[in-house]
Amino acid sequence: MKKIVFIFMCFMILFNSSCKRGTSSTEKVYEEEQASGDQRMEWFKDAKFGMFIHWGVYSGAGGEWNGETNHAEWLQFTAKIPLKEYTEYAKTFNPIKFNAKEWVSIAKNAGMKYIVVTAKHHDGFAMYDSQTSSHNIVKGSAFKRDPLKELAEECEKQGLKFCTYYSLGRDWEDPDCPTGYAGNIAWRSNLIDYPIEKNKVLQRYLDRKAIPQIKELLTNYGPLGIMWFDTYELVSKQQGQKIVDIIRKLQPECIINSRVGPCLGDYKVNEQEIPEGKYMKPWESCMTMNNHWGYNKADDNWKTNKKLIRHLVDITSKGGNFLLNVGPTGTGVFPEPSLERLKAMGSWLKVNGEAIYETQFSPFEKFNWGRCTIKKDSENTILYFSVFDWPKDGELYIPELKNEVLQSTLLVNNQLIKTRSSNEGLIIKLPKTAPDPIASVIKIVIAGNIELSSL
Ligand code: H79
Repeated sequence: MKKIVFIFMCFMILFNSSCKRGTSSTEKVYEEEQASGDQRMEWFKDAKFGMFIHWGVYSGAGGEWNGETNHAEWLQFTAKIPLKEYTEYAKTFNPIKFNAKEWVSIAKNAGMKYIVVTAKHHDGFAMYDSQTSSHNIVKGSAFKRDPLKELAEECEKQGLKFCTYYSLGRDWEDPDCPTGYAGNIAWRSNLIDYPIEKNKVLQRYLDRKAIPQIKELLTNYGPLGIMWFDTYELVSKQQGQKIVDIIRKLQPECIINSRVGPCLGDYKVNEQEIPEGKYMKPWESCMTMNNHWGYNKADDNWKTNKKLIRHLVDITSKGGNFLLNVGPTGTGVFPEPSLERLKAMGSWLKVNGEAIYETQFSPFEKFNWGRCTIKKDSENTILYFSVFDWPKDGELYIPELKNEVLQSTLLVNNQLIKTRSSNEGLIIKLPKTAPDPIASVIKIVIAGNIELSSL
């Protein structure tokens, strides 16, 4: 009997988690949505690399509260700070070194094409001039400026897409925001100030705060590249769809990530992980540079340049985008280790960006020595092989590739390199040492579409 119940539950979970599309009567609407969706996603698919910015009242503490040093953007929750005290603390937030022009140009020089900034994180504190709730940076902090306005204007000037993060299903300022997961009622709720979970009505929070704030973001900051939602928690598909409809009406070009509600949104987000294989539809991996999203002064577990650059190559070779996080300080500057890494990524992209931007995933599975992206035009295909581990015998082997090679070069210096076709595939003859120990790109132009002997 237990077995049957277990199988039934597995079936229910599978059934519920699969995202079904509409019935035939709604098919036409779906097709139209699909077509406009394809167009909406164009810039995103070409962009590949974006900057995530986690910045708020919590940044001022640098992760430290009452002697504990492992807090970050969850400060209010993890340090168990009552709302009144957090609101008082917010008044001391005064990032006098904040400079939108500098932030945007750092992202631009790193080779990033969009920025996603926390407009409101789980603490419910709006980092912009909200008329909906006075729990915001203009009315509730010493700073009194609207950094989102300044960032939006700078992005416009410098040609980056401006995007906003909004924590949808969690809000520790609002009395009506319940949370839950797998039967775990109130698992991320503010039970210090609002202990009676059953009195909370999600729809009231959505109507009074979340939806009006989302509308503010969509009307006051120019065109938004992405509305990047997080943690929809108890938001139902219908409630999420209503938000999607509002966004489509106000800004039809605005992309919506998958965290607006169950089975909704334009693209899938992976948090702190890179999927094993390629994925046909647009997707994104968001990741921290150390162990925290928000600024944590004690965290020095920084990923190396090598790791970050290879992550970008890996993600791109699977058809995704890399959204890399920065946690600015309470005074409004980027931590030095972040700057160093962004610089290194920018330098690599200056030389090798052709292998990243506007590319697609390749039909090859990942090689143990590197990754491949491709670009097509009407006659030829360009293959970009990013080599992580330079072969000791000076030869790279691409199994099964049958096409005629028109040209092959090293991207770093346009040096011509030799190739040899055999029945088993293509052999690329390389110089003795790797031009770049992190990733050296070989560009190979072949005639026509890729032909593999197994296809
Ligand atoms: O905004 C970032 C996170 O704050 C947010 N999503 C990204 C983009 C996020 N919300 N929930 N989660 C991520 C997943 C849960 C993380 C946890 Fe923890 C890790 C909960 C407990 C351990 C770190 C420590 C955060 C709270 C305590």
